[in-house]
Amino acid sequence: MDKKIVFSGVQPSGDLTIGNYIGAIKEFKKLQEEYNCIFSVVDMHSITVPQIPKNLRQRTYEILATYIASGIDPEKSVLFVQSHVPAHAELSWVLSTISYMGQLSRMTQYKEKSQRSDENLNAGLFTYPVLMAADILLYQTDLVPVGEDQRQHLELARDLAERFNYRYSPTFVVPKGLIPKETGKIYSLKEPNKKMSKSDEDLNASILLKDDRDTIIRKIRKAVTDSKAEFRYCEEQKGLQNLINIHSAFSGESVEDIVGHYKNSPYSAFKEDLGFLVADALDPFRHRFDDLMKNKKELDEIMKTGADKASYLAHKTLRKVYRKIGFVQPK
Ligand code: ATP
Ligand code: LTN
Repeated sequence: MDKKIVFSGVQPSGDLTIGNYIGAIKEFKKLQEEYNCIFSVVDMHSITVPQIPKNLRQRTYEILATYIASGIDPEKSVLFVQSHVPAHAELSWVLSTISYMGQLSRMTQYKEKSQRSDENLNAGLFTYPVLMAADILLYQTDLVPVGEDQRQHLELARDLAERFNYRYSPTFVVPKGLIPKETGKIYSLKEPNKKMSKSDEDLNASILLKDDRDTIIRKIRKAVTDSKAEFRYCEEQKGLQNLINIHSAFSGESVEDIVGHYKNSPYSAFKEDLGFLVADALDPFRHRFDDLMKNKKELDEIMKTGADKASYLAHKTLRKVYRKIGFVQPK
């Protein structure tokens, strides 16, 4: 088969926002029509920040249900839970031995998260991008659909693939990122200079995929804009720009068309329409999600089938790696 391979992952570390949806998951659905897609619930990544075991278990199911409710078909794409395939941890160890401390310490996400943490820093937060590189390289991935915030991590995965290939011999495909242009970064509704994040403490800053209609409409009504009262798409009006991007992502209309349509309207009218647009768009998602969450047995089956397929592919790469570095193969 010469279809390209796509890999991506989402952490079960909180309730997903429309940022995760627009920046990543919505794209996954389109990609499965054209490529061999593999999507993981990356639970091993999520424990780099403390998790309550019961919540982690529940969220792992929720991310899987989110994938399916967003239209990812488990018959077409491989859907699995990262910790079910031990090859991720194994390749991560190998890659950590060719990773440079300097490069890892320059990772923006590490710098941000380590500044925020007032406790002792854990080593997993530092080596996290190496595990992400292992996720990607194990499947000989060509394309990695992610949001803008993952660009630097992806660059590391490319560097490690090239370094290993150069040191030993061609082993890994060097992956490319697929980062949506305008919607690669959706910003907080309250502080439009900050990324919309599922770990934000301000509940009004993000729209969760789980939010009901009224909550969505209310949050958008209250989103921060500006006092210019001029409907324009520009960097100086970040709040409005972000809302226009969200509109475009859900309606499929171009930014120019949206600006053309609302240029003589007050922001409030635009926000009202946007609230209904997002609520309508997420309605079918929420219904499917609720149904899926009622049947955990089915989700268990899906993750089992996915893990079997993923293990097979991952092992092929891992065996090759072990052979090249000089590990004796078990006879
Ligand atoms: P946190 O916000 O808690 O730091 P996260 O949402 O960045 O976590 P993941 O769940 O792993 O972490 O993200 C899943 C995908 O969603 C990634 O591809 C990420 O780039 C994308 N993503 C996350 N936030 C946004 C955002 N605000 N805009 C666009 N894409 C995003
Ligand atoms: N680091 C990513 C999640 C992630 C991922 C991956 C994305 C882990 N492994 C492999 C793409 C490919 C994040 O925090 N958003």
